[in-house]
Amino acid sequence: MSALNLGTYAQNTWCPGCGNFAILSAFRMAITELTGEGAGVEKFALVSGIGCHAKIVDYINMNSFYSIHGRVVPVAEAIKLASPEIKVIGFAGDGDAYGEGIEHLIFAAKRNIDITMIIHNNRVYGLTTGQYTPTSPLGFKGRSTPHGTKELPINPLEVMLASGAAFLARGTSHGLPLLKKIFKEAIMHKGFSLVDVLQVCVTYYNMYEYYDKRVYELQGHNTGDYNQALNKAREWDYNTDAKIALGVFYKKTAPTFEENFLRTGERKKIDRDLKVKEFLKNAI
Ligand SMILES: Cc1ncc(C[n+]2csc(CCOP(=O)(O)OP(=O)(O)O)c2C)c(N)n1
Ligand code: SF4
Ligand SMILES: [Mg+2]
Repeated sequence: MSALNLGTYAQNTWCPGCGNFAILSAFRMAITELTGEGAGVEKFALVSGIGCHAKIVDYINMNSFYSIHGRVVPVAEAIKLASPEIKVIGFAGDGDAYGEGIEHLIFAAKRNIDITMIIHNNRVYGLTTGQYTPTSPLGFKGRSTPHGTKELPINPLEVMLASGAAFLARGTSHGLPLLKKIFKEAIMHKGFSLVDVLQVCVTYYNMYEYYDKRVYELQGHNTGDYNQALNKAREWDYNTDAKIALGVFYKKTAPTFEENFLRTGERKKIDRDLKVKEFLKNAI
């Protein structure tokens, strides 16, 4: 199976030049490579929210669930708990993940459930035509803020690090080989992983030039060092003209939620079986 075979017949309605195309291509390539040309593709499940980003599941020929705005994480968690052998990947927008769904994201990182979240961070509500989001810069002029926002953006990498995320990375929609590499690593990492993709929305917030001037790939960075990761995450605060690091910021190995959950479940089952045996012994 080639990356092309993961395509569907759904009509693509993204604007020409939208950064979502790069995410789609990088993801299809990552899955093709991870599955050894497509074998075992049924071992993956995709979940998306509502927004321009969410249409991605219509364009990938894999098992998927088109959920609702802000609720990608709970749906992904439910699939993982019901079928721990499945690799679950969630696609969410910045409005979806860092706005309405932020509490789910924080708790998923905290409990270290083994899902991968890919955030199409275009720093605007694309589908609803250009309102500001938690990552829009101070002064952002959009449909709901014609005179500019009056609040500072959040730094999602910092929030995720503080919440206990086991794997954290950043890519852009203008760097396909790096994005593919990061996706593969995030998907294969055991535990909660998040890739923040600076995805350009050409229609409502065209940042190609801004990003192209500032991005650089992390070199010699110790991904096991929390403080180094935090410093790198703080280097660019989504509002200034600082350089923007790309690559894997942080990764750690820790027991996952489903491992702990299943252990408890198994214990309950053993307890129940013992009780049944005892009941039968007494009954005879
Ligand atoms: C529960 C719920 N809240 C709000 C909406 C309205 N809504 C739909 S898409 C959207 C914003 C999408 O922005 P984002 O998540 O950044 O995705 P993008 O379109 O930029 O990819 C909103 C607020 C909705 N459909 N459902
Ligand atoms: S509105 Fe923006 S995010 Fe949505 S498809 Fe168009 S360019 Fe992409
Ligand atoms: Mg958005």
